[in-house]
Amino acid sequence: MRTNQPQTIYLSDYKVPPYLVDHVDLRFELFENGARVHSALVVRRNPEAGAGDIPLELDGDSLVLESVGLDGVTLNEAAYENRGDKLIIASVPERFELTVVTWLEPQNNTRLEGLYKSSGMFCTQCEAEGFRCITYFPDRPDVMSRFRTRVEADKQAYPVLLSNGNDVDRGDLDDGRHFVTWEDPFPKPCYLFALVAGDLVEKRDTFTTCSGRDIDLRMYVEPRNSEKCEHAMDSLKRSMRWDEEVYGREYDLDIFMIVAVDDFNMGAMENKGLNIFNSSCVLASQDTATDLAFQRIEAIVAHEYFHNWSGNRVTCRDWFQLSLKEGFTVFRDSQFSSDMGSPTVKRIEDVALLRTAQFAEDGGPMAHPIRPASYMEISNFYTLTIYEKGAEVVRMIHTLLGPELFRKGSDLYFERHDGQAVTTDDFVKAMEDASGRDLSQFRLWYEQAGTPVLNVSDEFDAEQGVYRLTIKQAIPDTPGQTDKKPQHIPFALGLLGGKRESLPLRLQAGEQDAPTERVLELTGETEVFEFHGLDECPVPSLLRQFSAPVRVRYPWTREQLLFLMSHDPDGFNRWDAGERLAVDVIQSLVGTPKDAPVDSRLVTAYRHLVSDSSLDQALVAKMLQLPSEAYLIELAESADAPAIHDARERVLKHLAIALRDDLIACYRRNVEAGAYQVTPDQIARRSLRNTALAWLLQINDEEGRELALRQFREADNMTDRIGALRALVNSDYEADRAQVLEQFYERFKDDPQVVEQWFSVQAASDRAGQLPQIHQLLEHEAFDWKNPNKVRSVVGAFAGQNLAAFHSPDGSGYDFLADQVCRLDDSNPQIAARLVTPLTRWRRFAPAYSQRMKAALERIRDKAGLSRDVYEVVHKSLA
Ligand code: 0A1
Ligand code: ZN
Repeated sequence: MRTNQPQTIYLSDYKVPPYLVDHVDLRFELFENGARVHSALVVRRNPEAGAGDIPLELDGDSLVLESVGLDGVTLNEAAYENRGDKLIIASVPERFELTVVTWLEPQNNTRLEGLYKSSGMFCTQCEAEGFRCITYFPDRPDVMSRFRTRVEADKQAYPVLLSNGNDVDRGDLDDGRHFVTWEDPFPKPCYLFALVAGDLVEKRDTFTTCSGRDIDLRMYVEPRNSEKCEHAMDSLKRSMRWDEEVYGREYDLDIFMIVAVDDFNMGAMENKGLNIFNSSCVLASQDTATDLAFQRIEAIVAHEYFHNWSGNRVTCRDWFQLSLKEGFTVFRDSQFSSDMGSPTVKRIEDVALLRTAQFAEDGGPMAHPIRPASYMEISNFYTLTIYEKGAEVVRMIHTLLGPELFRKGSDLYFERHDGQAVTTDDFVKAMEDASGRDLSQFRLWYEQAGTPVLNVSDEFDAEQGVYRLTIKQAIPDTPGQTDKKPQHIPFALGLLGGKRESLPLRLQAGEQDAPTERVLELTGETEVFEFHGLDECPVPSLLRQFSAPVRVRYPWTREQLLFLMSHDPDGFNRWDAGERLAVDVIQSLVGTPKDAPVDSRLVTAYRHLVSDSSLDQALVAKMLQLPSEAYLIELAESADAPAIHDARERVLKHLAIALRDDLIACYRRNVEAGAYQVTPDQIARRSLRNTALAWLLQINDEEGRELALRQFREADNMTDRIGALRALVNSDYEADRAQVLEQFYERFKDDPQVVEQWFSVQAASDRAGQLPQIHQLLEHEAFDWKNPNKVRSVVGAFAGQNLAAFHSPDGSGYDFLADQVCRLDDSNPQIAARLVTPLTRWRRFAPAYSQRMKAALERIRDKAGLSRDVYEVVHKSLA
């Protein structure tokens, strides 16, 4: 806990590590009342660190130090300084062996950093700075060491003992204890260290690599979860094959292990050879996991696996370079998901997340470049900007270079930097060297925060047959950054003629065989492009595939949007046009009387989507989702969340009433026969029929209600069961709501992953998730403050998804959140800091709301002993 004001750490202060640790020998003695860790480090002076005496400084956090030895001699207390967060030895030889013994209490570790216990098993989380909670160590990613780890524990309670690499020795000890020794041949930073000890079942499989090596694949889960491993295992094998085929990357160790734990701060962790997953991101069965969960698991398993190259073999020099591994790896996992399913749908999902949440972050008080220049607490920088915008930046390099040169660049990057800790600049340099392209201006994407705005205008010179497009870019100010330079932006576009045809894009008069789609490169503040040889003024299809993470402003008419929605050959832009149209219609209704008319053209367009089964159903399923409240709020200048909620609901009800018969027909058309499969076609069908149900229940349709109740009773999979549950919970049928909620809980109360879904359906509901009910959920027998998933499924879902209730005009939602943040700050600061996010947006709301949001932040700020994590977010938000 904080005693002083937290320090800011600057990228510009980076210095190479003065000491390197070539070898780490660890011995863990695990007991019920604590753990003793014996560490032996082979240390040498870093030749790059210059001459002169430099003290040895090791990081530590919440450790009890039992002894320190240097080259076999125990040091007395005068020979070192133990400051708690640092162990300092003023003078050490050029090379030496340091032995340190520490004592920890994993059973009381509620922060879930370092070594802790989850459902009776020991596990670790060391990224970013958790290893220092295990032993004193230079806890920074540019110190890479070979690890040998011996784990000792009671044999009956902890039959499975795991760490990184290969198991090289095992045996029995006195008092019913046993040990296993693991050796990892690859030097790694300590944030990739992992240990697990527990009573777990093992699921095995094998994978033969491209060079013919057989890899042992093992999953370790609690016995009750043994039937929920198949999907993750299959996803792992698909990821391994894909990384060989698309990036030429083969797995390097003989064993690859995955462990599922219930208490975990994040989604998963890429520890070398021993990935640890949040149970909710790895365990799945048809009966308990939704389609969304299946897809998420496939993506996260892939993400963690891909880190073996983009993250582990080549790692980060310092934490400012986090996007080096995260941006690149998210880009890789999104390519993978795209190849496994529908590329258009995947792109829509990625862009929706980016535009809703990352753009909000980039326009808020915590805005930072994908390579930040400073931080107080690195855990706060595992952000959508580092991950998602970071991936978009890599994607733009891919667009600019094309797939072949990009692959040449990634090959060069891996070859040049294998075994090293490097910077984002090394990544860009490899791309430049392999392609011959100059990316110097492009590098600004790494330095400048904020979402660029592209103001697009056009004119048609009918006489000359020339269509002129003017694009002006502006990058808004963000904390600490003003007067930004124009960035290098790939801008994909097409032009459509009145007969729905794609027109040739002739940049010069008379150009032969001009393509119908181009990627323009914007570099100046204002760019003008002329397209020749046109007979009529075209409809522009701008920023196809969302080729850059920017906001496009263009004065689209509703007619143009309707046209693009039906005829743009780019599926992504068809969806985008539909979304822009729906946003425009909803925005125009915010604050108007209840009976203000809804544009009938929207009804016609949606009728076409609901009823024309010849359209791509996966795309239609996405197009039928009205823009989310969160996105509408993000777009508003001075948001009134309840008014936005109301306008959106009015549009939805209007559409549902007008399309009532079409929705029933759509539901019936998409009721499946045949076995459940997680394929794009089946996912689309389930999504369509559940959207139809949700809409029908919004208008109290009796037939819809019966369909929902039947679906709830008869569903053979969680997507349909929870789809029906959600539709009923969000309806006015109060008795049904209570009944289905109770039945659902009774059936699944022993399954934490399902109970989490049950919590969040209620907490996110404008009917079932008002504050008194939220308090009841917090008192529920299944709720547990120590479990991050439970906290997220109630508190997070309420503040992040139940926006009309959270932004209740009396400020009660904000006060509630502030209370929960203060409560969690003592036990788990990482989770507490993440929960603050909705309040950080206070400046974007109408004054009546923003003042109350600010007051809630101030209350958190004034809590005694605030953690560094929450301190940073709250102080930056109020600055
Ligand atoms: N590197 C992991 C996620 C992760 C991030 C931060 C953590 O603690 C602050 C823990 C895990 C990934 O990208 O999957
Ligand atoms: Zn990652």
